[in-house]
Amino acid sequence: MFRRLLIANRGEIALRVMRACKELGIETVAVYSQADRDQLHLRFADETVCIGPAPSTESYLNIPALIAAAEIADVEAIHPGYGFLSENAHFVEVCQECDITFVGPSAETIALVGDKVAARELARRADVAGVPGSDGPVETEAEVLETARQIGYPVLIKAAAGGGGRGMRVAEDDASAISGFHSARAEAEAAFNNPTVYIEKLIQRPRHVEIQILGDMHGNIVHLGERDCSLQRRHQKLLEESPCPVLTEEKRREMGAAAIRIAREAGYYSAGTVEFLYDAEGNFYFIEVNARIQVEHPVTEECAGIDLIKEMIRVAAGERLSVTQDEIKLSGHAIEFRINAEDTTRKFQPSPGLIETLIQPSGPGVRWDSHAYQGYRVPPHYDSMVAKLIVHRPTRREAIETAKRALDELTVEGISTTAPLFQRILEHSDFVAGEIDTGFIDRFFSHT
Ligand code: MV4
Repeated sequence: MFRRLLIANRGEIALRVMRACKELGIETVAVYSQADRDQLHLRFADETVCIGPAPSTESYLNIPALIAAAEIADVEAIHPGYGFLSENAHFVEVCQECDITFVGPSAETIALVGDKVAARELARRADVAGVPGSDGPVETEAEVLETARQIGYPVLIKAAAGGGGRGMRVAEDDASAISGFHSARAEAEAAFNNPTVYIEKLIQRPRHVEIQILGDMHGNIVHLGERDCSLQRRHQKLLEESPCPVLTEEKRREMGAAAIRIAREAGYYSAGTVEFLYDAEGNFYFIEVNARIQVEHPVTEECAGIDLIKEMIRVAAGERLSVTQDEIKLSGHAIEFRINAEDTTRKFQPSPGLIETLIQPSGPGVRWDSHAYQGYRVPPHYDSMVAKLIVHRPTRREAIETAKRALDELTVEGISTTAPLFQRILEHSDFVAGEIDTGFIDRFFSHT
């Protein structure tokens, strides 16, 4: 096992990784930007290193600064958390050249699944259905029209280097397909330095259902069930739950097996997620692989009773997975609420600033993953998430009641948060019935 590990992240995930390291007996090195001197996890680190000014391009994304910190602090491994450099194949290669173990998949796997056109081909080789669409990229107007007419409108034009909804265009007819093709290409070129786009049939009102996988370097791959992440706003997830309220045991097995085939085809090790769209008829379609630990991993940890961060670290050290598929027993229902410093009455405008009062929920069935404390100032430079409230109960109904109770206990003064919105969602009859899809939040706000 590693003696010493650097955490190349901030906020709650830096603290979460540090907690796993402590329990594994690994020394920790925390890095921070000049805006993050008061990060909670710095107080628990064996060593701390300032890596640059507030902008993340100069700190948490600054590869030379991170490698220098790793060399000076003499670490054996780097855990990237999520976001920042977590899916940067070049960073993984640099770590490798410096003899530092990157806690995550190989550079090859990250590069492969980061190309969504290549990932679609990978899924097909793994005998998993993607959304009906183009074979590979579409390069000309003629190809766009031919593909769109063949699969039938409406279609979605997506960037090969995109993911998470960036650079997508809906087209209802030939004219919007042509204009969408050009604007998607321009946006993809500007955002990712890669204009490649592809086309899929638009799945109307899908659920977003993703399968958690874990693999090791010895060819073992397991899945840990699904998360329903349908409640999103502008591709930002608000709430995630496991299990998906409508998935049958048979579908879960089918989707789990499909995710494992995709992971095997990608040479996947470490923790990862295979995303699917799930339509009203119960069909599922592969869309993307996320080659990182995700924000919403705790709902899976609660239902599976497995520490995903520890598994990632052990796997990176060359160890075998601690469990086989047969040993994984999912139980109960977990829901995660992202407590963001945002004003939901002002279009989710960021609300950074001083947390004057913080009383955090606890008690049976409640987990609180957060770096926030009373007197902490949420900086304006980064993601607005300040906490994740996770509840785990035997049934969904009980999880909802525990969540209401926990959100009632939560008291935050000084900044606005998304917590009051969740109280209203938990009262909504469609949510209570499990009738959610990716359009829920937009409909919710169009009625208020
Ligand atoms: C889709 C789709 C409908 N049809 N693809 C958005 C994020 C990215 N991961 C994929 N996304 C979508 N892809 C087809 N062919 C609808 C979405 C989508 C969405 C997906 C999951 C959760 C929320 C969403 C909100 C809007 C659109």
